[in-house]
Amino acid sequence: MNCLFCKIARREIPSELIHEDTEAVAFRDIHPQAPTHILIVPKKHIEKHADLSTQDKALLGHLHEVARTLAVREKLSDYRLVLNNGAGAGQSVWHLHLHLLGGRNFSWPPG
Ligand code: DGP
Repeated sequence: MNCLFCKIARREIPSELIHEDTEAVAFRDIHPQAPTHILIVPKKHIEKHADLSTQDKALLGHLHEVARTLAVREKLSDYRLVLNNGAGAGQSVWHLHLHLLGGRNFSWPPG
């Protein structure tokens, strides 16, 4: 499949994976928006959050578990998780991913 994050997950595009298991990979964002900015990506190709089905419940929980584990590893007590669904919400890569951001304060509401 001609998908950037599928290719990174399959190691066809070199990228430093900071986490890998049977269901997901994680790597640092190429354009970091915070001192820690990690992308948590399922190996299964799902275009966007709106395409999730009840069959993906465990996978979604797993992505959050990976995010929590990485937040501990990065020594983040405060962090923000972001999942952009659709171009209007800021999605630019069409493979579902969770952003783990930390290391600075964040404002609310988000831009
Ligand atoms: P989003 O806008 O929510 O779809 O987030 C996509 C993110 O992916 C964006 O913050 C930049 C990042 N990104 C795009 N291409 C690459 C890449 O080739 N390598 C890495 N590490 N990150 C990428």
